Amino acid sequence: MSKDLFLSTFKNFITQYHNVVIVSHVNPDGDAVGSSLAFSYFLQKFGIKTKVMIPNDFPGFLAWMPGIDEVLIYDKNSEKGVQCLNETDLICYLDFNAPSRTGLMHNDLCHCTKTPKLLIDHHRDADFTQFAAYLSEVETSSTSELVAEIIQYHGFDKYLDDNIATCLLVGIMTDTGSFAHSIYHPDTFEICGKLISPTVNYQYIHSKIYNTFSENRMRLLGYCISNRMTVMNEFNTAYIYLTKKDLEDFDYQVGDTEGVVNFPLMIDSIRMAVLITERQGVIRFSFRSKGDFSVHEVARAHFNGGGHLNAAGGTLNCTIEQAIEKFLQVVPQYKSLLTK
Ligand SMILES: [Mn+2]
Repeated sequence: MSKDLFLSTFKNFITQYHNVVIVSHVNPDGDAVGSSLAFSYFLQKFGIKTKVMIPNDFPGFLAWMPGIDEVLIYDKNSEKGVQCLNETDLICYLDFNAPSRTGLMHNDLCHCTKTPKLLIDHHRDADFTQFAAYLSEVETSSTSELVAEIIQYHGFDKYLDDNIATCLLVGIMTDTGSFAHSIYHPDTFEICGKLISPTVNYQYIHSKIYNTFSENRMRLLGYCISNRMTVMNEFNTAYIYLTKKDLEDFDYQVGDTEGVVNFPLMIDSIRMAVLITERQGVIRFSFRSKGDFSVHEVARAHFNGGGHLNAAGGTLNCTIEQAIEKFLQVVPQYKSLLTK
C-alpha cells in the first residue's frame, strides 16, 4: 500500500469505525505517546470514540502532555485493557509494527484476530499481511511526522489544533534528538514550521522535555559516564552498563536513563554506543550509531531486536554479566564496518 493510496483512502477507511483503540509499544517514548495522542485527537474530529493504550507507564518528562491523563496503562489495569480491546472495532498500531513489541499486552492483542488493524509506523521489517490499511515509511523521522502528514493531507486549517501540534512536536523532537539525527528530507523541518504557532511554543515544549531532570537522574548520568562507560577504541565503540542495584542506588524512575546512550557518541571516534540495563528481570540493550553503521542489523542479528539504522533496541534473558560477555563477542564481528 503506497503512501498516496493510504492518504487518499484514509477518510473513507477510518469513518467506517466508531470505536477505535490506539496502541503503542512497551516503554513508550515521546514519539509513541505523541503520535498516539495526536492521532486520537484527530480521529475524535470525525466523531470517532478513541482510547489510547500503552503497555506500561510513560516517562515522567511526558506527564505534562495534553491528554496524557486519559491514557490507559495496560499493566496498571489490564482488565480495562482487555475490555477496551474486546469492545473496539479497529485497533491502530502506532510507532511499532509487531505485537511482540507490546510487552505483557502481547497475548491479549494476539487474541484480537477478528478485529481489523491499522498501522502507522516508521520501523523496519513490518509484516503487512496483518493490516487492513498501513502507512509504513522507514525513511521518516518519526511516527508523529507521519500522523502530521495525514492531518496535513486533510487540511491543517480544518483539523490542526494546539493539542495536536504539541503532541506531534514532542514526537518529532524526541525521535530526532532535537533535530540532530534521523532526518531524511526537508519535509521534517517544513512540517514542524507549520506546527509552531503563537500558541504552540517550541522552546517551551523543548524545555518541558529536556530540562526537567531530578537531582538523582542528573547524578545517575554522571555515574554512567564516569563509572560505567567502557570505550573500545579498537572498534570505535563505547558501552555503558547499569545493574539493578545501580538503578536502585539512584532511586531510578521511568525515563531516567533516556538519552544516556547518546553521550558516548559525542566522542569523536565513536561510531556505535550501547546502553545495557538490567530492568524488570530482563537485560535491555539500547543502540545508537553515527553515519551509515546499522545498529538495526546488530540488534536484529544478535539481540532479539531491531529498529532504525542509527537507533535500535533489543533484549536478552540472561544475567548482566552474560549480556556484556555476549556483546563483547559480537562487536569484533563488525570491526571492518565500524572502522572503515
Ligand atoms: Mn518512533
